[in-house]
Amino acid sequence: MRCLADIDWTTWRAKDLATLCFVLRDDQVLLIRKKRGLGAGKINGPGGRIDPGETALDAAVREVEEELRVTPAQLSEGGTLAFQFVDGYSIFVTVFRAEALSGTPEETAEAVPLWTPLHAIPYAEMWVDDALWLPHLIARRRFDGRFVFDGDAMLDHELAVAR
Ligand code: 8OG
Repeated sequence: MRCLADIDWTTWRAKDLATLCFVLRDDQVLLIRKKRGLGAGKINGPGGRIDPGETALDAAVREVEEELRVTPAQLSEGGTLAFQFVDGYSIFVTVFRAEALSGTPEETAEAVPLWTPLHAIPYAEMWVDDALWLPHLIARRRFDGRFVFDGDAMLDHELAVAR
């Protein structure tokens, strides 16, 4: 399996369900340098896997609390991302934006907080697909993407963006 057409998307189910949450405030976005887990070393939004019995929204709030010791508020769903890796792993990510935050982000064992100007997002240090959809999240356009990855390399993708 190397491309989207090799996958039957009508029956595809991800092995893991996860979230990302991008807090936007004053023309800045709250990113993290991820210290462990999938994508360790990369810059990303806070997020992680959804626990059994949790909604995606609950998990998004919990992950920001665990990774940065702050509570995001006014969350809305920005889009979804379906990732199939050639080694068989798969993950489905619901991406949220948050308009507010209480507390001051702190470094934890999982993440270093990085308030980043919207014009200086470090895409070269992020997952390669992020440059395709994060601009739509920031511009409040709904997106739904599918991706095939081999490790860090994106082999194929499609992205539907609402107008
Ligand atoms: O539990 P853990 O932190 O390892 O979960 C993986 C996190 O990484 C989860 O928040 C989803 C996120 N993630 C991927 N792939 C990609 C990607 O291509 N781009 C971004 N921005 N995040 C990703 O699993």
